[in-house]
Amino acid sequence: MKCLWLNNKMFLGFIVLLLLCSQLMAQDQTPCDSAATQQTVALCRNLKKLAAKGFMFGHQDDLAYGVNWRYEPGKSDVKEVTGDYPAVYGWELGGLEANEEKNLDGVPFKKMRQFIKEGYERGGVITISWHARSPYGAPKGAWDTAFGTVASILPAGVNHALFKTWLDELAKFFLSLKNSHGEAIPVLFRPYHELTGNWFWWGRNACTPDQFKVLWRFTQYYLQKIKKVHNLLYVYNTSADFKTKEEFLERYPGDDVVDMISFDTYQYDDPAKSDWFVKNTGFQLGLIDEIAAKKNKLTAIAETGYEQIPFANWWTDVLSKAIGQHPISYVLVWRNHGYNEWMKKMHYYAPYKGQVSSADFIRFYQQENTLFEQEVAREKVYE
Ligand code: BMA
Repeated sequence: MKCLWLNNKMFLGFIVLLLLCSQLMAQDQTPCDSAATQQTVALCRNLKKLAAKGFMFGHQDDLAYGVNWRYEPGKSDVKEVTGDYPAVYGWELGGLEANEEKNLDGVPFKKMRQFIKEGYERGGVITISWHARSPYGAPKGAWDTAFGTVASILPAGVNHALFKTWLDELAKFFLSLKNSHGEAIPVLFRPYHELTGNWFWWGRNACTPDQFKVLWRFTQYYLQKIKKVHNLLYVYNTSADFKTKEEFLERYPGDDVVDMISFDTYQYDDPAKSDWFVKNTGFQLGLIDEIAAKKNKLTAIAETGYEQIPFANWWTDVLSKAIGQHPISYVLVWRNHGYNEWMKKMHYYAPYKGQVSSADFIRFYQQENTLFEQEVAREKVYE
């Protein structure tokens, strides 16, 4: 009897210990940069907590322009429809490496810095991608798949010195992102995105897995150790072409240099005829859930969308179903360019006032698990 009582007590003790450990581990979401600023550390920890409540909605270039407008202070297509700004603001640095004043989509870096500050001051979250040009020239820009470009910018490569000047420009930009108290604004940095695809010079067919890993690690080493940039969380990002965890991780540079794992996925077929997007996105989220749980990383769908959103219920019938209960931090839709001369079509991914999916987007906004800026601001993610 006594023995049984002791065993019970020991068993209870064991359970309490387990609970304590899991609590400790749950709090243990820290940036891979051990010198990350206080606010970057807070953001990392709070993103983890927030993912249990729901996912943030993000939009690329949201404050800069939308369908049929450009640079109107305070304006946002997302806000025009829902009354609230997106919780995540995506910005893009392509062109900064070449000392351009505007990025590849025409957004002046000076204005971008201001928009970043505005979104941050309201309590939103900032993410940045980088369509860097190939060092071999402008015509194709980032979309150059010649094998060997990555090798040429790595240490000892012919373009290495040039590459370091690119990183100098990036560092300057990141270090210039300051709040009104002079503190650095944290950024989810997503370099070398869609790395498993075959359309950028850092893509699957343009370099070996090892070269990619060195590229990533050098970038981070240089920004952190040489330039002292400590306001970044690093986002590893593939395209939607992986079918297994091994494929997703083939070029993964290491747990010590990544904070968030993510992929980009777009709807191309007609959701009325095919549920491929819902099924495949759910399947891929399942794979990254498992990886993230094991590695203690954050997750996201870093880019998605259905161009022109011609399906009225796309938000609640497709996107929301695809995400389901997967604990992602955010989903971001791509930019609202409006009519694109070069593409000869309308190019936008968030609804604007009167757009065919806007009523459904309001329903999506009202869902309990979708987080827009007002709700995220209340969470004070930087404290
Ligand atoms: C693509 C398109 C292009 C743009 C690029 C980088 O998906 O939107 O027009 O230049 O992203 O933002």
